[in-house]
Amino acid sequence: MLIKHHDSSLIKESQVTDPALYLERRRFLRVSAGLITAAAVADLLNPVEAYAAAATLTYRPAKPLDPPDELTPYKDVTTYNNYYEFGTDKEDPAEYARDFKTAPWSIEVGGECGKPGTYHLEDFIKPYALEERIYRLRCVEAWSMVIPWVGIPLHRIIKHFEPGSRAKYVEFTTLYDPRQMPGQRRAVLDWPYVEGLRMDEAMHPLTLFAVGLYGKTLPNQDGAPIRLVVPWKYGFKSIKAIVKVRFVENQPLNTWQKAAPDEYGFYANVNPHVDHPRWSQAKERRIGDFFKRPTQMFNGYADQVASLYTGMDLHKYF
Ligand SMILES: Nc1nc2c(c(=O)[nH]1)N[C@H]1C(S)=C(S)[C@@H](COP(=O)(O)O)O[C@H]1N2
Ligand SMILES: [Mo]
Repeated sequence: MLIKHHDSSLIKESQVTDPALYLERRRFLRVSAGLITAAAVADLLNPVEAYAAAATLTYRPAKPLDPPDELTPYKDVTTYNNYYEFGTDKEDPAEYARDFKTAPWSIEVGGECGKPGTYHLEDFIKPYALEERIYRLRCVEAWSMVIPWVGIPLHRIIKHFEPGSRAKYVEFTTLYDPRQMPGQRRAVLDWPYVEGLRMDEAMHPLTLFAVGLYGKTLPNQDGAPIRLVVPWKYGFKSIKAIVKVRFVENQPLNTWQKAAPDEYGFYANVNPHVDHPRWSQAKERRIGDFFKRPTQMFNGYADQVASLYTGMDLHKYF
């Protein structure tokens, strides 16, 4: 079995932008986060038909990022993806998820909670107002992006389902449908993709169920119709195309931990001091940049999340 995932050497030459284009792009990107106007978005996105085709969402805009940061262009967010259900190359998901059917969609909620059941996506998200959250996404492969998500804080959804005292963790599962997901026809991973969070991580105000980005519905390659976003953890925790949410007593065995337990753990907190066995995690390459930048503890969200891990040996619980 060939696991080529998470090899930081996979960055392609085409990612190193021609200097002229690079400067051009920089100019566009100096848009303050809170001011994502239609015109600014059009500039950032550049002619991507997919964007025009996506449905516009109504949401509360994010505050400008502090410190300021540049958004990763829509084009990069939607053509440089990890989504093994649609192939292992970065450009595969954009191509092979094009016709993926995201409606109708239902989500099964189960385990230790007061309101188990199978819910239509519309009903699942209806009770909540959408909000924009601009987060850094740091992949375990040592690249990163800044993405303006639109979604619902997960704690609101969790409260609604009334988890019981035995619910110590939440487990999430991606759709299993090899007819539509060509990557699932090969045993690259143990399908379906599974992820999990400790209950306090799931209830943390930063944790999001995203249904959109750049103000529109999620592109298929980014996890439509609904995906998790946990900005202080490596990207593989942010599971896409969720069909199942279970409240459980025991720590779930997440897919990447199952595939390579020496390389990927359950917690997967971004940590520049704990290297991957095959590469350093001290630095990362922001997509669109040429030079690497230092990786920040908890991906820069330490003041908000470090207290979740007080007393834990982060080398052991990687
Ligand atoms: N179901 C599923 N979810 C997934 C993945 C995957 O292969 N399958 N890849 C993960 C990884 S490794 C990363 S870095 C992010 C990438 O999200 P993006 O493609 O929207 O940037 O999705 C995560 N969620
Ligand atoms: Mo990743």
